[in-house]
Amino acid sequence: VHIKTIPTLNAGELSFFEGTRDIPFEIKRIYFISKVPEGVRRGFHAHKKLKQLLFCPYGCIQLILENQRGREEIELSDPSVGVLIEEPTWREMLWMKKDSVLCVAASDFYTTEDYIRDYEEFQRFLKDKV
Ligand code: T46
Repeated sequence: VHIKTIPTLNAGELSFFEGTRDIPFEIKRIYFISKVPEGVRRGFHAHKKLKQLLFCPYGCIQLILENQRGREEIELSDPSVGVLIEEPTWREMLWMKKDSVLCVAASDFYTTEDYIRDYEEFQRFLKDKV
């Protein structure tokens, strides 16, 4: 999705989004991942209910996403681009550049119960949903 972005002459740009207005959920939690060396992968899990908007305000991060609609690879390097995840989706994040920052706006508080950290369990979860 496009994140509204306003340029200022010779002084960079400002991006913003508002919960329920620009993204289809109320934001209950913001987190960000930083200081990750180049070439490192994180993630390797899915969420049962959580909805999230992922964006990269600095650097370059590849997302590998897999859900009922298939597998997708997205390179996040533009602060005005966000990726909305609204359904159970297996995710991996690959740091293409050192010090890239991944920011996430989430629809709910942190709870370990919402995570599926086993890939085969995720496959079974998708099958049971159909
Ligand atoms: C996701 C991807 C994109 C908390 O205590 N509170 C929090 O809100 C979060 C997000 C994490 N944690 C703890 C749990 C672990 O002990 O922080 C530690 C690292 O979390 P994790 O290994 O799950 O980090 P990633 O980068 O694999 O995944 C994270 C999010 O957890 C996940 O929801 O979608 O980023």
